[in-house]
Amino acid sequence: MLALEELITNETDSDLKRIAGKIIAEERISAEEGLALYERAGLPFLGMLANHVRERIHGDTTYFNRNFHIEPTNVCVYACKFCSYSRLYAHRDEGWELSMENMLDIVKQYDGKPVTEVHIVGGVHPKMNLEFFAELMRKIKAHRPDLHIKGFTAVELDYMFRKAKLSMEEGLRYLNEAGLDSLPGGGAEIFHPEVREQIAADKIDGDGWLKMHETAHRLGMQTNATMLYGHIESYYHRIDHMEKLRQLQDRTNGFNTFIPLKFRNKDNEMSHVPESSVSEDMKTYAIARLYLDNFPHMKAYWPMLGRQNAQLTLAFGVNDIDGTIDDSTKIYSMAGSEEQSPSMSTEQLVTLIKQVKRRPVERDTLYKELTVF
Ligand code: V47
Ligand code: SF4
Repeated sequence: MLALEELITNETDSDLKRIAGKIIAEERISAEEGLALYERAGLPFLGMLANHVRERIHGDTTYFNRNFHIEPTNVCVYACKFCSYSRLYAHRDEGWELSMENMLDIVKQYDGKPVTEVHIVGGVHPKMNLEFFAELMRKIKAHRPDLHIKGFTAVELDYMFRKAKLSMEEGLRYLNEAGLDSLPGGGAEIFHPEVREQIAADKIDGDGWLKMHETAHRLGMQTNATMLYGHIESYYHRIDHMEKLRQLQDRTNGFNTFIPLKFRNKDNEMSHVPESSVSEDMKTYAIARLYLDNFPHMKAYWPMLGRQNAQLTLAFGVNDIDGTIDDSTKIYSMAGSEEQSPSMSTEQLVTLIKQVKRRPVERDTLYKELTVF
């Protein structure tokens, strides 16, 4: 705390000083102030403030969970320019399409293992429809009722509901009754149309994404939110994105976690766009912690960021580093992440957290504390 006070006293920019005062007094900062942090604040200043907020809410507690992913397919009707993972239906021989049996076999591989969550996200396959996924939910729950199913981005849901001619509410209710427990945060990218139309023109727009999550919250399902940053967007677009999330959270309080996703540039149509630096990454985590004052958790997704940088985020506002993953996702290895076979044992996650003097706590998807290490 002393270091933080000193840092603020020594700050010569009076606007930054005032903004820091507001944050310490637990007052909300405006969009203009968020932008000023991006444009004018140094990394130590942001880190200290974000860490102050993180420790006020969570102390040293750092969450992780034991999970695995199922990626039903990488065949996708859309062609987002940043995506290294998808293949169009015409080229489906280059991709994968898991059958119901394949996916249940993945679930069965974890029989007797202490995982608490399955994360199911994939491409938007034109032939895998709502009924197929509802049946998958029922079969997973019949096999393992206690496994939390976090599945399907708003992009996947929008496509399957429109095909089934159901409203968002009808579709979500149907999947929820079949066993879907919560929604992951994917598909958000950058909401602002100036950017979204250039990188992901053909899928659900920002308002649609927000409406899907609002509907889920109203039905009692909790969800996460992401932001794909570090490509063609400006700081203004990032703040606009977070502002829309903050407003929705004020109305529903249904978001658990915010996950900034660093754009990786290998083998996609935006490979010419350089990746953000590590200090830019840390800045984004810190500002997210400061701006999203109504989000309980900030998550660094280590398969995308790499485990060393994920560890570093714990000093920049982050209090969660996701899960064991067990080498069950390809989204980031295909996009160029240094984590080519992402898998960490519980011991490795605990060590990573302890190395930076934080307190590792295993959580379930909805942040119920399970074990303190
Ligand atoms: O929406 C795709 C991103 C997302 C690239 O809710 C890329 O707990 C960087 O949302 N570079 C899907 N990012 C993954 C996702 C997620 C991951 C982990 C946890 C949770 C959660 C959600 O992956 C997509 C897109 O924004 N993505 N390609 C790329 N080249
Ligand atoms: Fe399809 Fe998702 Fe890739 Fe876009 S990001 S092309 S929706 S798999």
